[in-house]
Amino acid sequence: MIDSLAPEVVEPLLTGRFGHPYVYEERCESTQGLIDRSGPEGAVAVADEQTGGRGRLGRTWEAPAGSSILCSVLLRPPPGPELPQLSLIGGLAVAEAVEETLELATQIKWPNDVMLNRRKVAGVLAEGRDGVIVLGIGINVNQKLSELPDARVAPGSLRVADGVARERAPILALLLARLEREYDLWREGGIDAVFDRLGARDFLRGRHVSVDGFSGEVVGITRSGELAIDVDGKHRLVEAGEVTYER
Ligand code: BT5
Repeated sequence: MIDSLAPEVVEPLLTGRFGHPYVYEERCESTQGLIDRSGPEGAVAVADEQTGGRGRLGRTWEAPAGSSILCSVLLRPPPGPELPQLSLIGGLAVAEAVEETLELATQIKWPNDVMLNRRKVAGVLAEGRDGVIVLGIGINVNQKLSELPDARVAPGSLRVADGVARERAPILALLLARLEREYDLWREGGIDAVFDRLGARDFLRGRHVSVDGFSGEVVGITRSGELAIDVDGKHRLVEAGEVTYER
């Protein structure tokens, strides 16, 4: 299997405006820093290995060299409550790309995880400054179970789900096409424009969770991208936070 994310492999597979320019390094600290923030919308940075891969809230993202899709995409959205919503848009694009690749259903675990067979196969990190958003996406593609880190939310990979090792380039190209489509819809009509597909994949709906000091049953992701929780019959809205759920 030829499995490479080098420009000569990925660029011929790109179908839209996302992925141009395409910057690739075998190894870098984090693709979030590799991207040129003065570039055009849709610019992408990709690496095979990160020495300081980042999660949210100072956490780390760990992946053996060459196992994953590790990429950052530059977005220039209109001003507004873009950061949390763009995590969801990124999650939706990942969920669709993974689903089309494996023909297995995926879920989005608010605010930023993509789940496959109840395991986290991808994470999204939206970082913004001066109107520029860098959307970081990590997808576990070819890791075996023993190559995944210990984590509170059980990690998985596409390979763990169906036993197949895959070339990453076609998945990356599909991800960028889906991200472009969902992002454009979001720009036109906000979360409302993607709501049906998002709601249909809501992993937490109906689960008992604790988040942001509240405990209750999840009603679902709202049309503004918050998480609605039923706490003793009252709906509480959570804008951001760390969700703990019962299995
Ligand atoms: C995320 O954070 O899930 C966002 C991850 C974003 C990673 C991409 S890779 C390309 C780009 N460049 C970067 O430097 N980052 C982005 P969070 O929800 O905070 O989850 C982090 C937690 O997930 C860690 O504390 C671990 O417990 C766990 N974790 C770490 N690596 C993992 C992996 N490969 N698969 C599943 N879980 C992992």
